[in-house]
Amino acid sequence: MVRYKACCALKQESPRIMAENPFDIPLSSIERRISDIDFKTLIENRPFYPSPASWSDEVLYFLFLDRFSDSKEYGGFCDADGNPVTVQGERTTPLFNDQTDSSTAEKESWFEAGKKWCGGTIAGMKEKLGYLKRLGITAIWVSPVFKQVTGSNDYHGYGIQNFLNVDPHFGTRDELKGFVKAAHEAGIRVILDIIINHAGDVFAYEGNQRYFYYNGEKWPVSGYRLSSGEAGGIPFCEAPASFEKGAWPGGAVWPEELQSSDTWTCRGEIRQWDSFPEFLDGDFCSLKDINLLHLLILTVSGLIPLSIWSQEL
Ligand SMILES: [Ca+2]
Repeated sequence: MVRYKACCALKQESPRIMAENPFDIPLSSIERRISDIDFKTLIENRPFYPSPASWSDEVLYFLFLDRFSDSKEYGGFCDADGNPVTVQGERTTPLFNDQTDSSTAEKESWFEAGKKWCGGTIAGMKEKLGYLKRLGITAIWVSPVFKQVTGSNDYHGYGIQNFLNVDPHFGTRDELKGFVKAAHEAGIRVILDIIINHAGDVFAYEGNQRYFYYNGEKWPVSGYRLSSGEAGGIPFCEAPASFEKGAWPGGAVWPEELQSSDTWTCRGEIRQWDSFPEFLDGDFCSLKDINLLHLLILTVSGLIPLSIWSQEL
């Protein structure tokens, strides 16, 4: 197994790009509503990589995107064709050496760095496809790639704010498509981790306080969060154009179909993880629980297609 020193994790975190447009692609090309997606055009006249006869035959590799590769490693790995990758450009992450590095690593800074983004990217994952292929895997399960709550430390990817865009920490939509294409060419299937149990911490309960599950009580909400993280600035309902300031693209939740207050269970954080229906309806810590019945109604009514991303990829 190849291991790298997580040098990027030890550096001070680079400042988040909070310009007017924090994305790498024009905002006009990101759909605000699922109904804006032209599925017919997306699926017409194109080949699809077939699913296996049985997924139990696949050798699955779960890959935690933020922690896998920042595409800046040098030494010790080969490209897809098996040729050693030489140092080119700004490669700053050296190979991990068990003999020396394991005894010199500074525990506190490593521990603290682990609570934040460490810098793994789609580009890094794509670059290591040769390594993964030579491991013998046939399918990669990628941790969620979608846009996380603005300014959050949700490096794990499970705190989604926009289900239709890729988080800029990880890369772009085009890079994701390019990765899937390259993986298929290498004979590797890709499974995207898409969470519908909850979204990120996209709204605040009244007083911006933590609320906890209690007897199934539904708690009052002050509103969706602004991109600054401030609570209550955006009404808790599907956003008409007048509410766009502060909501698009970094505030509230997107696509717009999810902005109805009916999307959420609003029961507060789970305390008893073995207690039904608390574990079903409560928030996963600060991550806000989605009412799956509402999601099912949207799906059955055709407002949310079941396979948004698989169609595009
Ligand atoms: Ca739930």
